[in-house]
Amino acid sequence: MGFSEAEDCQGLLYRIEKLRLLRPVSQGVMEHALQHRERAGVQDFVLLEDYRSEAAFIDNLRKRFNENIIYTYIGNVLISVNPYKNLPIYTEEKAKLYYKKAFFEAPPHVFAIADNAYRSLVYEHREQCILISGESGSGKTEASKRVLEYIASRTNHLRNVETVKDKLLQSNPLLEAFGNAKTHRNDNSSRFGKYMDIQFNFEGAPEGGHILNYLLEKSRVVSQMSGERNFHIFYQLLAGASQDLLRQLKLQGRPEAYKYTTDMQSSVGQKASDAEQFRVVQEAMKVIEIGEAEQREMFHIVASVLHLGNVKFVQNDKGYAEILSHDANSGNVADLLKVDPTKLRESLTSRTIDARGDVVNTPLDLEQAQYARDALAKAIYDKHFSWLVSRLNASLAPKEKDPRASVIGILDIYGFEIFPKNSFEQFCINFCNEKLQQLFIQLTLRQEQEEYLREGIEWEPVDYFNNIVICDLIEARHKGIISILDDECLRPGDATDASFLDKLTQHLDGHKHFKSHRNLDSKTQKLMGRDEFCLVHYAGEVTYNVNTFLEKNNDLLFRDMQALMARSDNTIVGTCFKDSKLMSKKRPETAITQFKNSLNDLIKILSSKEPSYIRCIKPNDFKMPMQFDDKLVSHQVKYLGLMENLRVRRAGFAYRRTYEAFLERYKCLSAETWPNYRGEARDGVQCLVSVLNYEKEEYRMGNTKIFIRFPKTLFDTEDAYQLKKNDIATIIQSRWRGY
Ligand code: AOV
Ligand code: MG
Repeated sequence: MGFSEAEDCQGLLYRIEKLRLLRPVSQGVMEHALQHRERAGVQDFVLLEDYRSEAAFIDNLRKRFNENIIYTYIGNVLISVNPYKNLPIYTEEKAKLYYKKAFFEAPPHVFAIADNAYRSLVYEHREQCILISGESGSGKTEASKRVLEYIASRTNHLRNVETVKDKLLQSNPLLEAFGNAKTHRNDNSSRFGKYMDIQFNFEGAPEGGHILNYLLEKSRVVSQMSGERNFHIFYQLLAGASQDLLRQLKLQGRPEAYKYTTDMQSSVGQKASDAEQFRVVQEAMKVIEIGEAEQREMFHIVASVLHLGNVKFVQNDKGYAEILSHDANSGNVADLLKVDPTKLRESLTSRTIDARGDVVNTPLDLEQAQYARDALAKAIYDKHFSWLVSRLNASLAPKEKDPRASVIGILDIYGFEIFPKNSFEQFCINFCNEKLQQLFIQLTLRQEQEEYLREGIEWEPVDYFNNIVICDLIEARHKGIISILDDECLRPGDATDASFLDKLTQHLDGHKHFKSHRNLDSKTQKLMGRDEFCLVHYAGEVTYNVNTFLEKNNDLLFRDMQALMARSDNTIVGTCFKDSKLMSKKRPETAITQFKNSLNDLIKILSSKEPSYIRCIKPNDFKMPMQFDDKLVSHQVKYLGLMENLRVRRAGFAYRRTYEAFLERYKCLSAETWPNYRGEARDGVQCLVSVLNYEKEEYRMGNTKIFIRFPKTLFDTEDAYQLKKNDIATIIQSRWRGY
């Protein structure tokens, strides 16, 4: 008897216990099942005997991980541990096992989440979203791709969907080329947040899609930590472009030649794969219907950023920045972006200030000029990325307006970040995570409450930490951190990062979730710098350094540069910078306010949908297979709130099914209901339940559904069903079944 996957017979014990009541079981089979259960843990954490113990939780994850079982449920939440190796679990054949299956009918899998969402959408007409969270490198993006692939495979039989599916799938390599980079934590780290809607027609065939992007980490364009890389596309272009294209772009095929991609060490040995990936990107562009001319403009933009980084300034005798006349770089930039070269030089070395009607041209010093250059590079790259997203959206848009359309949304967004040093970016990202946690609380608990109410089932509310206080601390009008930061940014005169910190401390003194140097006692004071504040997030304490908060939030690009770029004859650049918000005299919204607004829009979209959750965990910091670091995992279990999640799940009714579905599946278990029950489904279920000896506290009868409190009750019933249907050999050999 070959159990090549421990999953196959996991939990078989339950079945066998039942089996013994009905038929004799050989000792060998019994032992085998026991061993498997011992090795592979439980498939749903609600089955853990000691469900309050974090040690038991981690133990279960580790056991499964060591058996290459990376998925486990907490009810309908999927926990996924990154295996850092390719497992044979994503084949077409495996996908088929999840078609139309309830969660407990097949081993936990991302496909089950996808299938469940798909069915709820198509058959029950409830719009869905799949929320994927976890820290950098934990497998969010991979999970989102598996969801997309599953949906592609699931809809294979439907007509006319090939092109749409191709486009949906091909949007990934394109976005990743421009929005992902190699970091210490992940060789293919998404440096932007992404929410993607897949739109379906009434038949359940995909007919289009739409992507929203959040906060690209544009500072990476001009500098990276040692050992990390810039966005993939720079290296891909340099390694993969034909000689002819390189000549057009005035590029040499070596990243070391460019200041923005100069870190050698990080690119060693990647040239071949970069070149290969460049072909994948070009292929994807074709599928998305980005034509030759547009492609050329895109590459011109990428190349112009590289040249821009190499623009050098010297100090003239008046102490101002100047570009040497033989410096070819600024000329290349002007050529590629099709702007006036003299104007470009001017805008890199001076700025005009409109002081009460008098237009004054002020020269920049060296530092200011370098700042202006980098600001331009970041702006060009960032805007081009947003342009790419809207270009994808244009291509993914359904051909015709479909009033009966419905969507499944997939959110793949940066997880909570606690670094040794945290800045404005981490503040934004962690704020985002607070909002998503808030949504999780609202959706899961609200959903539970509503369902109990609808079904007329009494239930006791569970205690949980509501992080709304932290969301308010950050975003409340007038006295929240964002509002204080914006006030400082807009205040004319002497506002600095330090004055911002002062204001924070004044206003937030005494708040339970805020700490700064000033309001700490002398002992803990030593642990915090004078330029830092600390937030007690739901996921833990994070200390932020206020340096550059104002600058990053203001995100200013000198007006001359904007105007120059808006006149670019590169149509993409022209379009990007003509953006009305930028051209208007009104002060543009600060970076954090824009982010806050787009986040609140996102929350609105998500709240209108039924959520599924995938929580991703990274097993070690070395990108290595078969290494499970207990401490690292424990940390993630804490800040993903998994123990709390499990507690809430256990407090209510673990499973519920409509009377019809329950009766249909289990009617063979009683003579009164087999082969058909003649009365109401509810009465049939009542009858089944008495035959199966359910105890009173094990279940409730709702208006349309039966609620089962303990998972084991359901598993036992399922076992009994399996026994009735199959002989033991079939059960044991059914490779995919079991828990
Ligand atoms: P992330 O999206 O969560 O990080 P990824 O999905 O990019 O993480 O995963 C990181 C790497 O781990 C991938 O490139 C794969 O090599 C490997 N990996 C992840 N999931 C699997 C899987 N199911 N099977 C095999 N390998 C996997 V970030 O975007 O950095 O937050 O910003
Ligand atoms: Mg990612």
